[in-house]
Amino acid sequence: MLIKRPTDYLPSEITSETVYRRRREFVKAAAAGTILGATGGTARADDSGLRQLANVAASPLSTFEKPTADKYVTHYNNYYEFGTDKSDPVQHAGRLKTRPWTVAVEGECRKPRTFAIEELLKFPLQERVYRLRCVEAWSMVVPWIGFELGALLRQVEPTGNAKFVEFTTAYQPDAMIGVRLPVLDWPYVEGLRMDEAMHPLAILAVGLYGEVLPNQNGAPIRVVVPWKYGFKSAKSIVRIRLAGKQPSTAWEKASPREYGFYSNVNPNVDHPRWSQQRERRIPEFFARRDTVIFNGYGDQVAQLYAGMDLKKYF
Ligand SMILES: Nc1nc2c(c(=O)[nH]1)N[C@H]1C(S)=C(S)[C@@H](COP(=O)(O)O)O[C@H]1N2
Ligand SMILES: [Mo]
Repeated sequence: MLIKRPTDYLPSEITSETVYRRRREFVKAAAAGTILGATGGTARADDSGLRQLANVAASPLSTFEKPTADKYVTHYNNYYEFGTDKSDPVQHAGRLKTRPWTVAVEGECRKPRTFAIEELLKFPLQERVYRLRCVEAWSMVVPWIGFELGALLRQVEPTGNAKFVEFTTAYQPDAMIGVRLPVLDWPYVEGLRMDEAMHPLAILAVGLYGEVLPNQNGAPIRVVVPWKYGFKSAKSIVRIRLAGKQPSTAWEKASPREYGFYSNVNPNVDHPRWSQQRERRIPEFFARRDTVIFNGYGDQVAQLYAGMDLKKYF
C-alpha cells in the first residue's frame, strides 16, 4: 500500500542568492570559530584549488525541510574505503587524489566518451536539498549541488540495449586505508535501472553547502538517488557503464539477503538488522520519525515500479 502524505515539493523558496548568502554567513562563522569543527582538518578546496561553485540555480525539486548542519553532513559518513566508523572518512579521505580525474561513460551507447572533471563541472548546476536515508536507520537533509545524471547519459546517446547503468568508484589503495580489508569486493560498484537513472531526481553531485564536495562525501563527483537507501548513491565515480544486463553490486555480493538491487526506501520491507519503519534524523538522538515509502519521493517515482512486487524486488 502506498502511504500518501501532503507533498512538500512545492517550488523551492531557495534562490541562488540565498544559497550564496548562507554560504557567506557560513564562511564568516567558520572563520570566527563559531561553527565547531567546520573544516575538521580537511581542506574544503579540492586538489585544483577550487572551492566555491558559481552559477548554481535553485530547483523546485528541493525539499523544504531544514538542511542538516554542515558539521554533521561532513563528519558522519559512510565511505568504507576509508574505514567503517562514521568518523573515519573525515579523518582519512584527505588522502584521496581528486586531480586529474576523469569519468569514462561507455557500454551500450553510440558515443562513448571520457569526460574530464573540468567538463563535468560545466553542466548546469542546481542546488537540490534532498533527504538521504541510510539503511542503518539514520537520515539527513543535504543541500547538494549537482546536475541531472540523465543530462550526462544523453550526451553518449544510449542504444536501445541500454537497460541498466553500472557505476564504478575510485580504487586508490595507497590512499584508501579501508581497502586493505575485504569488507566489500573493491572497487565499490552500484547500479540503477535505466529509467531510474534518467529520472530528473537522480543527480551527479559535485558539491554541498555551496562548495565543492569534501572528499569524505564523495569528491569530486558522486551519485545521489534520493528515493533509495544511501548506499545506492556511490561516491567518487570513475566509470559509468550502460549495460544490457543487471549489474551485480558490491552490497549484493557482500550480503544478498540484506541488500537487493533496487533498495528503494520502504518501511514495508524489513531488513534483518535495522528497522526500516522508523529513522533517526541526525543529530537528534532519541526522537524517531516514521520512514516514508520512497523516502517521501513517491509522487515522483512510484510509477517506475507500477506492477512490481517490491517485497520480491527489494
Ligand atoms: N564509494 C562508496 N560510496 C558510498 C559508500 C561507500 O562506502 N563507498 N557508502 C554509501 C552509504 S552506505 C551512504 S549512507 C552514503 C553516505 O553519503 P554521505 O557520507 O555523503 O552522507 O554514501 C554511499 N556511497
Ligand atoms: Mo548507508
